[in-house]
Amino acid sequence: MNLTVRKRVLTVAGVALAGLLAGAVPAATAEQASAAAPDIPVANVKQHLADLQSIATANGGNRAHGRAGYKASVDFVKAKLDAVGYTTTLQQFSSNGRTGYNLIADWPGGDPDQILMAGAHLDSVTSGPGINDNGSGSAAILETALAVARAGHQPDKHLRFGWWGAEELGLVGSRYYVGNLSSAERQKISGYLNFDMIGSPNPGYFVYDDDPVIEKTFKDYFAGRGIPTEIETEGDGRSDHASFKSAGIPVGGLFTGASRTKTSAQVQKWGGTRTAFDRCYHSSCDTTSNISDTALDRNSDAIAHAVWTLSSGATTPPPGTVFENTTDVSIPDNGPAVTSSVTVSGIPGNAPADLAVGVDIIHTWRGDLVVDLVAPDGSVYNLKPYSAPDSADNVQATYTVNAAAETAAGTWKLRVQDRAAYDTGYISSFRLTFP
Ligand code: DTR
Ligand code: CA
Ligand code: ZN
Ligand code: ZN
Repeated sequence: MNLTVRKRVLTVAGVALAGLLAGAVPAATAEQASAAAPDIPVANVKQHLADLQSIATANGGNRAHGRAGYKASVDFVKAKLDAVGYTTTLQQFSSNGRTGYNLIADWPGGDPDQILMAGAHLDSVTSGPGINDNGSGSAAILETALAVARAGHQPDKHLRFGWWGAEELGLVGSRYYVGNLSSAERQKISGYLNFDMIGSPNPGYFVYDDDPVIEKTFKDYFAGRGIPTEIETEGDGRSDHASFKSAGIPVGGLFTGASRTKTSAQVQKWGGTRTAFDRCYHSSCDTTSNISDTALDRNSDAIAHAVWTLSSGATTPPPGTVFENTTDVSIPDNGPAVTSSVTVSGIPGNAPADLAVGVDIIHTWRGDLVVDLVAPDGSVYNLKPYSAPDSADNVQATYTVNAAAETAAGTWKLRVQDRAAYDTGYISSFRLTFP
């Protein structure tokens, strides 16, 4: 995988990360930003968990969607945030005939076109209080939000926090939230960080392997503290980041494990026992005693680090934003078409009438090749037709395409097909430049 950093935009094999790294001022280094990120007092996080436990105990033993315990949980979190200056919104939805609520909290300030979000589902299953699943994620981002207020922190990006309803029913609340964002509102979200079970009693330290910049932010944080991590391989579709990822928003997150058994290699790495990461997953014993204070503390501090780091130094991408994929793609001789792709984000609205499409194909007898640009919605713009007599080598050109009818954000593809036998080659790079 080839990394190409151009004009402060990092593109990684088709994943363009404008908005996370680009900016009018150089992004603060992780070290600088982490120096600014405060330590999150784990005692404060545990107090939030104790409060959520009390809420469950007072409401039938759970905090499940549509039950009194859930609404009491939302009101509890909302009151804490209102008290320190957040702009909070309760988003109502219906699922299984019961009313659900998402709580959205905006910290005033920052670039409204570059929003960093952190989220966690606040609902439990009906069988218990859901302290690890997912009081832990909810309490950690609550304390991070309170730390932002305590510090009077004013990051370059706009900070938004979300507590989701009805995750246990199938990611219902977060899907409702993302589904009700306009395209323009979606494009403003430069990253979504998800925290679902981050205090498991027999913890592993898993990092989501979705957006490379977010993943690296977390992995470097833990590595800097001598804590080994593993990639969360089963996370796709398993929690609230799924809806954001489906909308093309860069996502990441942390996880300490659920009902899977910790392997002996993982016991070697992290300590603990060769039992479930959380033996009380979705059970009545998921109480305040079902928490590893060490894991809760470490992950809460990692969350603060990521929020401070990923919200600093980024504003709307500068003019001439480049999205590039430099991974070589072999072109089958006289065979099926192949593609190289880039994912554009952070560019609101439609593409320009003069979209510059940089093509670098190494191939003998280039006349064999048909070269197309495919827009995110599947529209095809032919860049080069098949031309048998053209025996020159290589297609190395910048085409200007009127793509004004296309939404800029999304995955664009360079599609190449070799339509004659014998000569061969490969796509060397594909580049889109937005003026
Ligand atoms: N579905 C989540 C628990 C869960 C299971 N695997 C993962 C991976 C990544 C995040 C969360 C999870 C729940 O029960 O809420
Ligand atoms: Ca801490
Ligand atoms: Zn769950
Ligand atoms: Zn969960």
